[in-house]
Amino acid sequence: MSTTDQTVVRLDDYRPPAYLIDRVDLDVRLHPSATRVTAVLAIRPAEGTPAGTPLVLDGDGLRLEHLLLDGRSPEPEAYAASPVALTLHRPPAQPFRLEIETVINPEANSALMGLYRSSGTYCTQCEAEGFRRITYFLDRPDVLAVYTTRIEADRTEAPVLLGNGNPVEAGPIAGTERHYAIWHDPHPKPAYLFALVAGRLASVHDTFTTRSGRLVRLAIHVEPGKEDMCGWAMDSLKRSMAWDEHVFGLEYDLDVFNIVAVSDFNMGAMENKGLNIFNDKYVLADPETATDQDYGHVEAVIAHEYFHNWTGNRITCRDWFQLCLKEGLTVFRDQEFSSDMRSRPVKRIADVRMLKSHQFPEDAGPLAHPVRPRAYREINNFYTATVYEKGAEVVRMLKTLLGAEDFAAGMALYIRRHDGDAATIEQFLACFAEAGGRDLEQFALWYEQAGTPRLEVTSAHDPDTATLSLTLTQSLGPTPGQASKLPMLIPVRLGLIGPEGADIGLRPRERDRVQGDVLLLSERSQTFTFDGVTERPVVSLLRGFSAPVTVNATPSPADLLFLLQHDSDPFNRWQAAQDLATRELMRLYAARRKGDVLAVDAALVSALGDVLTDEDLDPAFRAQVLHLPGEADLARDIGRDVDPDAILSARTQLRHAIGRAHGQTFASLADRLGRRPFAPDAADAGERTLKGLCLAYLAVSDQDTRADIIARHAREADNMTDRIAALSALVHEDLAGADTALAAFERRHAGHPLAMDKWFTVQATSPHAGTLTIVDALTRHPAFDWTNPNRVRALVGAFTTGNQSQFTRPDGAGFVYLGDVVERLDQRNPQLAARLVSAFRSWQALEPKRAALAEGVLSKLAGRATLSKDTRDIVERCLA
Ligand code: 0A1
Ligand code: ZN
Repeated sequence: MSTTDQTVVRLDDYRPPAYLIDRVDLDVRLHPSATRVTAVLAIRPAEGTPAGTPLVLDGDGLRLEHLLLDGRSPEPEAYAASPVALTLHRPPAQPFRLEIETVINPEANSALMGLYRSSGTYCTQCEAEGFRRITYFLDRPDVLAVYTTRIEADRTEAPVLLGNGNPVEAGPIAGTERHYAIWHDPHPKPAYLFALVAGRLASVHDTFTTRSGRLVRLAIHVEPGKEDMCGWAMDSLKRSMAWDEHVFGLEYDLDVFNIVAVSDFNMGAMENKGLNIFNDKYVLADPETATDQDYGHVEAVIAHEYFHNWTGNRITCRDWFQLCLKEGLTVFRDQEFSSDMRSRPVKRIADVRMLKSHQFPEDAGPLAHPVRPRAYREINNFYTATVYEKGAEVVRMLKTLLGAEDFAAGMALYIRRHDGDAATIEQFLACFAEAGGRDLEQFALWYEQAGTPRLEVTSAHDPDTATLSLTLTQSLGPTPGQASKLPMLIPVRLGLIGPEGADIGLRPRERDRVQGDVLLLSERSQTFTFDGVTERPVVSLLRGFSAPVTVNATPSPADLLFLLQHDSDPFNRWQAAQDLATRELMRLYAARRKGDVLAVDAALVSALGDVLTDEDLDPAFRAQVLHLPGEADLARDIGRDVDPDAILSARTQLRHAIGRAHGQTFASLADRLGRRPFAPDAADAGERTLKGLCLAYLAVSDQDTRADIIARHAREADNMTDRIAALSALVHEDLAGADTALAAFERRHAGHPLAMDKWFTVQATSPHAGTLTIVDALTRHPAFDWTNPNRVRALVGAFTTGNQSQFTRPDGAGFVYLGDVVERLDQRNPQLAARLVSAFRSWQALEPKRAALAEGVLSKLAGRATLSKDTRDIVERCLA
């Protein structure tokens, strides 16, 4: 791997492949340190390729052992092989067969790309460019081939042998300790969807019959002993399969569907055809070790990977710039699935919270990029919140603009027209334009322009003419490489609420610019006039978060309180509470920056109390309303000269005020809620969320017995959700009993790494001055392991992204620590290091002293000669 590769790949340079590969026959003879891979490729020149055009196959760290061209050894001057390429200078003009043998070392593969071992299991990760670490290939998503894979391994070391597609045959190899299995995948696919797994794995089995009657054998493979933790994942899989048939009319297309859970994985999971490989965190769940949030994640990730079978696999991407074609669309699909399985408003609030806390800061800093980037140095660094989450928002807006029916027609057309293709965003949009009879040219800017648009809104009510006019003005600031922007097409869902709290029917004058309750903002500034508005209404703007924008309107506190109480759109009720809290926090923050401490607004505290005790509201919704904006959310809203300590103090002050005002209620709710035996459904989970929130507020109340109550909850909890909520409340507020509870948790979960990750995270996210020292000490804890990405993220990642005030300590020690960790991990696992270093992405918004310290660490990293391409890319973009 080159360490100083500055090559930029550009969308404008895309050229169709000169050669195509129709079939791949792989023979993989597994060995821990010397796995022999024989690839037989059926290659032909693409139409129009001039005779004699060289064929360049990609490699990454490979060594060529043998090469045969149509069964014969080519002359030495006919080809050239290096670790990164195998070139045939003058390949035949007719279809030909290339047989390539390479030997690779899975045991030494610490980057977790290509073929590697996780706790002894052989597994692969080929997206985006990992297949080239296995054999030389045209490793690009627009080269689709039919694969047959023979896997051979030691029988005791790897009794289970899994490949893509359907099993063909298997058996022992006479006279040896080895055996083999052959898998055939009839669906042409790009190399990034290739996978194999071999190991000592246990499994749970089930079946699913598709609506056209195909019997599919389902299996989840895990480390022996973990079988009991697969029930929820299997249940989620079957529900996903049924949902995709029901909602999108999409059926599964193989005889088997295999899922494998491994403990060493750089990302969440991978949609390899018929053989999904998962980070075990997103498969294993039982009440003892997994929280309700984990259950939700397992359900969503299982669904996400399964849904890729159509949006990603059957229709894949032409090139990596089109990544959002499969990711944005598949996230949209998994969000819809979870909404149907659970509470739609609560899911929407959670998704928007996530978008605002992860994607908005990305869009606001030096790493900002369009949903479809036009250039990259390292594609691994573009599996981002922008491509995934903002990409999903763009698909959601498309549905809002077209309406459910035309959207469904567009999807159906897309699937019909492009099944088997490697497609582009243009082709995707063309299907919706056609199905809906729309021009989507301006809408397409959502894929092209980076940054979060900002809406300025003013309203004027005229009682004499009974009209309301709303003026919406959009702006979009510069982002790296994009100095000026064009106005976008922004769907703004609107409600006008009358004095009694009921929605007023909308009578827009500009009928062609309003669709039902959605305003179509397409100019820089537009005024919308509504007739028949006799009394001043309260405006509920951007209902359901109909577009990923920030809104600058100035409703009075009274209007916000009114929205919190009356809006028929639950999302905007939540948003009103967030706006009220944000305003108050900003006021407290501004005072603290001047050294003043103001009294907290009692009206806000009391309104939150009303929601807390409103038994008509879903407990999960109540919890969302009382969950204040995070420190990072406030930092993003402040935008410049940010002082994280003042943010923490302001937020702490408001939390204490709420805790003190409603201490009694928090104590009694904590004891009343979530008392049924554990079930992972949305209703029970919602009660536990609210209970956890009550414990957190109780911890900052003035109830004398608060520490005892919370410690009792920690002791008596019969599930992880309640246990970790109580433990966090004790640790983060430094209450008596925190150490005892930490020790009890440690004893109880010592043998379970995923549970211990939570123990690491609780300590890493504590806002106290000693936290960095504790984090460092915990890296020497027996349960910690620098080589496992989940452990590193649970401890160091949680500290850098979930503990703003301590990571940005004014002495710079948090920054220095992250710099050291990145240096330590970079050569071993560049992807992991690059993700960690992204925690610096908002450094320029910090107050000057902290910013200078962060810049110093980034500059030191940039000065290192041996930085990986992944990390260098992030570091240099942060500094640019
Ligand atoms: N396509 C996967 C994400 C993924 C990307 C890269 C990976 O390799 C390191 C692994 C997984 C998904 O969207 O689920
Ligand atoms: Zn995905």
